[in-house]
Amino acid sequence: MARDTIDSTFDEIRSMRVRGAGRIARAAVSAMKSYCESGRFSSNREFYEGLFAAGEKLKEARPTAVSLPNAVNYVLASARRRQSKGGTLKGSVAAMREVCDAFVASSLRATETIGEYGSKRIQDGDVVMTHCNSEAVTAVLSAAHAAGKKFEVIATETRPRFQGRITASVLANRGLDVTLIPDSAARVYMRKVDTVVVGADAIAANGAVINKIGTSQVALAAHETRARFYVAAEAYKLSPMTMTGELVEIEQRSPLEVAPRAWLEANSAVKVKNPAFDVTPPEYVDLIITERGIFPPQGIILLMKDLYDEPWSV
Ligand code: RUB
Repeated sequence: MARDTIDSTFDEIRSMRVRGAGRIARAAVSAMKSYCESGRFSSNREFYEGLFAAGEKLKEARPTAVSLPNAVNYVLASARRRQSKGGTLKGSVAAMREVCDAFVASSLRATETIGEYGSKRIQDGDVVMTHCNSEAVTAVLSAAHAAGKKFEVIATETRPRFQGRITASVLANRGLDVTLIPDSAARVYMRKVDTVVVGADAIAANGAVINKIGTSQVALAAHETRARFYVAAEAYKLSPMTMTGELVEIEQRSPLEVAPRAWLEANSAVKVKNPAFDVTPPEYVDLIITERGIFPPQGIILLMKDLYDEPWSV
């Protein structure tokens, strides 16, 4: 059963049945908790070996959202510490279950706190644009709405997988005033936008933001009209490896997300590219809203140093 949960969670993340940086982090850690509960080990050594293998596999499910390795590494680092202390198998299992639960609870709390902090940045009468579907962003907008602020939301549809439709329907169901537009209309509508809020899959040490493909175009349009550009992201979206100069890998997805098989076959001379994420340079970002405070992009390195004093050991 345990292996199955790891495998099925891996498949769910890879195929995007579970998607969004925060959700995939929690799904991976929940699968590790299921492994702990599976009883498929008869010694401490076997238990930890299985847990390390499960974590390593889950980290490979999708390459860009750093929330995934950060979450798994959080559990594995704690497993390594615990393993070095020895103790009974029962004690190890209970301790690791607790670590998994603590991660999931803190992730949910973080999103709520971001909602609270971010909502203060939305003013009555604002027009707010968002791109893709981010729990951190919907938390900000929902909290502002719950606080009685009157504002309008414009959601880009977010091709090729249309996550913007999820955002639009979630917000409309919560009573917000929301309009869905094609991605290509972002610049036209930017003229009336006061604030853009997007999520992040990873944030680099220099404050660059890696998020759904198209985010950087929205940022460029926001820069042109001087709309504020905010990023709502939990601290576990900060990429420690970028502190040592590593680049964030951008996931390339199937051409079948861009055009149907029949068209691709009829036009086999056409090359198709489908990058899932892009990089918005820090110059286009005004603020990064985290549960640990609000930072200008140039200041995010301070939070990173606080969280990962030895990034090469992660
Ligand atoms: C989702 C996406 C989201 C971030 C942040 O991409 O780019 O903006 O993951 O989301 P995909 P959250 O649909 O390819 O996973 O705030 O929910 O973590």
